[in-house]
Amino acid sequence: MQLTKDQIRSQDGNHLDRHNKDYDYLADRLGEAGTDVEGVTDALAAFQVAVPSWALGAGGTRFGRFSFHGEPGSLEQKIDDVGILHALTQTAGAVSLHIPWDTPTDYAAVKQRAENHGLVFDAINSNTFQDQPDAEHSYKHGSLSAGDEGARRQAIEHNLEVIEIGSKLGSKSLTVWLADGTNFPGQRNFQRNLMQTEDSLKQIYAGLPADWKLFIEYKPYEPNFYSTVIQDWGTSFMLANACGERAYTLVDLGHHLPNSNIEQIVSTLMLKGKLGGFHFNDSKYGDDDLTVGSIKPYALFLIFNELVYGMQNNPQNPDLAWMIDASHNIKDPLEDLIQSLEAIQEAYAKALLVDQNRLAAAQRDHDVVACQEILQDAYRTDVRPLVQRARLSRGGALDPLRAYRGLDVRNLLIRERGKHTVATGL
Ligand code: PSV
Ligand code: MN
Repeated sequence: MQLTKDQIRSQDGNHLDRHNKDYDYLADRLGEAGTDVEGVTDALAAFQVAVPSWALGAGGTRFGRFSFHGEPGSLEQKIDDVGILHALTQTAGAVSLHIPWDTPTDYAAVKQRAENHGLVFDAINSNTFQDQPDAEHSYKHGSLSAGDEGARRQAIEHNLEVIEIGSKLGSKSLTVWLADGTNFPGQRNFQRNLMQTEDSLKQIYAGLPADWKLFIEYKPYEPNFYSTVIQDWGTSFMLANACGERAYTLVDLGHHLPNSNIEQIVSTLMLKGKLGGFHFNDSKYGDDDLTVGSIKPYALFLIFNELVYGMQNNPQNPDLAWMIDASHNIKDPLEDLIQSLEAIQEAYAKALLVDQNRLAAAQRDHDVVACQEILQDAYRTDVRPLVQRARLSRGGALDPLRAYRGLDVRNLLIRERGKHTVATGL
């Protein structure tokens, strides 16, 4: 299924008038204050976030899963779903695959399908946190950190195979998230685990094509609850340095202990040129994988403020691979993703409004009150007309959620796919 530009335009209706008035008012106000409004909308229009192939079906917990009808039952249909998101929002121009959940069978057809939707394949993800039915070795006691050489070799080879799959699709980076760790004190030796992991990652790194990057994700707990081998950004950073220049840390918003200062982590990594990828979600308690911006929008803004600062001041840091990494337990996954994409754009827009020169001057003067005012002035601005204008400039919907509902997309998908399809993933 593919939405046409005409279908999308038909949903703007008479709301365009309101938008134009709102935009003119805001552009006038911001322009007077010295903001390059066109520069901001151009940056917003260029900003693209990858949608993971496992986020298009209903999520669940270990207590259950409530299916959502019309879910994509194949990789091709998942790509169609991302195509729908991109057509509406014009900000979801990439897909991130998880292998083996979404191993293509017909590469040429999958590539063509993505191209038809204007999508590219971003970072590809390996999976050594689940045993596959045909696997010779189990990951129950570790994968890249495993003491059992057979399991470790299998995990390394899986990652090398994922690189090969990604190469055929045009991906340029591999994300490794390692579930390895322990549930009980004394269960395994910390130092041996870390050394084995470093050795495994170096072997994977050695298999990277010259134009590829390796992203190392960290997480303090889950599925292991006493320790994880790559528990924090420091461990990831250390491993990335040990691997080499094209290995980077990946920050997932949900992978921090409560109250961690994520904006400072981002800032430090960008200064060192080692922030490679970023996973968006939101949480109240842990790795809740809730809709981006639904719980702590101000924290998201502060993080974006450091990301923008880094993008403007740290040429030593590469362009980032952005991805949504959330779960949709009770919402229509596509509606939830539209909400996440909107929240990302809003936080980015607000961060772009921060007057960095005034902030630097206030910092020099130790004017703490002014520093806070400058940040909060940007945060309190209703930037939605800017986000809308950026979207419209690329042919997206004025209001993607309204258009999605107005076009009755979910019911069209149910009619096409049936009620009981189930998307692969967690
Ligand atoms: C793990 O919690 C994670 O954040 C990793 O990025 C995985 O690839 C993804 O979620 C899906 O399980
Ligand atoms: Mn993640």
